[in-house]
Amino acid sequence: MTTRTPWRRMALVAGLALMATACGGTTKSDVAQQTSAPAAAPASSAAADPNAPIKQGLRIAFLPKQVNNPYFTTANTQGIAATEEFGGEGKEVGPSEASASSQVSYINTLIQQKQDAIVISANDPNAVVPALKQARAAGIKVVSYDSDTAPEGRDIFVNQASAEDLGRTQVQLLAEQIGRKGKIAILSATPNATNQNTWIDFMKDELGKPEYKDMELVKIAYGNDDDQKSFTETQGLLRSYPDLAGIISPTTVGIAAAARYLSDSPHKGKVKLTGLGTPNQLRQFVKDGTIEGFELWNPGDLGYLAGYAAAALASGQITGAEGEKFKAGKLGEYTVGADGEVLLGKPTVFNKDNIDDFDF
Ligand code: RAM
Repeated sequence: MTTRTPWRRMALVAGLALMATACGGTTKSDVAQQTSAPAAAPASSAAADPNAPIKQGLRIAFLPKQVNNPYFTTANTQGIAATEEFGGEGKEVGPSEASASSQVSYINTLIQQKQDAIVISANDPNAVVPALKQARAAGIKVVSYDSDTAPEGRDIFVNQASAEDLGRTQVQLLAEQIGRKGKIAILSATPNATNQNTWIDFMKDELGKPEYKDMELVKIAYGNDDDQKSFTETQGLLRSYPDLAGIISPTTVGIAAAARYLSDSPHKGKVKLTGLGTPNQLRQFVKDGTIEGFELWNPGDLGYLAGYAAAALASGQITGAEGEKFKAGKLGEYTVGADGEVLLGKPTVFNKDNIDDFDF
């Protein structure tokens, strides 16, 4: 990458803007890292009993970044299906916007309802922590999934895939598509999102390698996981950088909006687009030549695994300590890793050859 200095300048400007607008949210500099978090707070003094049966009638609430996002609808539908399998009661609640503190009032309500577990994808690693600490003090188990909280906010984190792999492979996919040359931009979700910020850090690290010396990251734009804003941000990127070679959008909302913009513009097929998307939202854009390839894990499996993890915690099978094992229905056995992290598995790369094999 040839532009270390412009990137630093950009980071500074973005940081200042964030400080002005974060409204209680977490600025980039203190965002918890999705893979390098310090050890989780001790989950419980009770010892884990791997043979304890799953308690009947567990009430588990899924709290996504936002409710009107097909990615979370798929994840939470499967999470709720998991609760039905083990005789529990699942539900989805959450804000319509993915802003930093939008989840706090939902957590407070779930505490009042005495839910057994909360499964949360954090819009901000820290803004939700005081409320989640109260939930934990009230005996409610907390599982973060998709986007982690600071470690003291949760018992375990169900991670969709290695954050490092996701960050690096998105750069690799785009590099291949643009012949390792040209200006590139990132269209992210919200500026506070733990998951996107962690992936972006790995993207920057990957771009620092000599093989990407002819690629220049010119801008990180934020579509806030809002379809219209993501669309407008894409338009803005192309206006500011008419010679842009490619865009990485590590958000299902962002990549779908960017694809819609590009597919209807003279840039279609010329400005390359990759990132993280759902096959159902992007199928038409792969078929019409707007997108060559992108990746994602199975969001349904992520929700299902998080549901079983919540049940394992609430039943005393695990406490969140490294090395503990639990069974996740049809997905089989999982082990809690370092820092209370459970890893779903490897993502899939989708292109015209395999996209019709997937329905989510
Ligand atoms: C959006 C959300 C979610 C992220 C996916 C890839 O739906 O930002 O957190 O994991 O994209």
